[in-house]
Amino acid sequence: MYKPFVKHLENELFNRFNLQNRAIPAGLELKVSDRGRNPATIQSWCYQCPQLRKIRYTYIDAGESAQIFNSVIYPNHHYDLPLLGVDFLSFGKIKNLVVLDFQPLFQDDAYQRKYIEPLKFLHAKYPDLAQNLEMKFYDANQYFSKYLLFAKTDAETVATRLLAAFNDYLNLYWQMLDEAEPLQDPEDIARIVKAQKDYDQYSAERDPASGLFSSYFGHEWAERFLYGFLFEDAVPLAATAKK
Ligand code: BLA
Repeated sequence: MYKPFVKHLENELFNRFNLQNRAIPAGLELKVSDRGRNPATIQSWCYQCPQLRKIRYTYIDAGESAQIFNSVIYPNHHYDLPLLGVDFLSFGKIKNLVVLDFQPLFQDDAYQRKYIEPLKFLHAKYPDLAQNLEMKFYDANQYFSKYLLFAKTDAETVATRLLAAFNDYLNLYWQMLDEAEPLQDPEDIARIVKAQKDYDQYSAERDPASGLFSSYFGHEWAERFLYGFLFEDAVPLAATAKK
């Protein structure tokens, strides 16, 4: 269901950037489970280029039971740009949840004006995908923008509206990256390193997918996937506390 979106992202990335493979720890790049009603495959890809230090995307294909496309793009630490976050999920064709955002590293006014206000007109262009839903797992005021696309929708809207929205958000992101001035001051850069790391820690701890990974692939694999790949700069707190 979301495979055309993966293809679109790949085409954009390969056309625009000089990508290099970025290693995925052994055993995490592909996994097949036959625990559920339909066999589930989870596959991930990871790249880097001078402007973007980590580009990762994952596809879960469990046939009719689940189709999920998840991606995060982390800019190089010399840029204070938001992260690009994508989470498109369908369960049993009925429950479709789409989230697309420029995930802000900071919430101050100057940052919002620079990186979030430009999203306003895109957000307004896709009212059917911007439903102002309440968040249950995450805090909407941390690492999310007020102009995120966030919708519970139908397969028809996914098929007819989402690709245009995805393309518009991506294009604006590439434009911002193009126009960004690299930070020079080591203190400014250290602040970005910390903010991106805090994002990983927060996301690893809140990720609503953790249970889903465990149920398909087992708890141990799920923890490795979360802390060893998806949010590799996060430290598993429970594990360190136990030692
Ligand atoms: C929700 N994301 C979810 C849910 C799952 C995932 C299972 C809960 C759906 C439900 O309501 O039942 C799945 N999350 C994943 C998967 C991965 C993951 C498969 O990290 C990794 C492969 N989530 C993101 C990113 C964004 C994001 C980058 O990973 C930003 C665009 C957003 N996901 C997001 C939001 C929700 C969600 C806002 C709703 C959570 C809430 O209500 O608080």
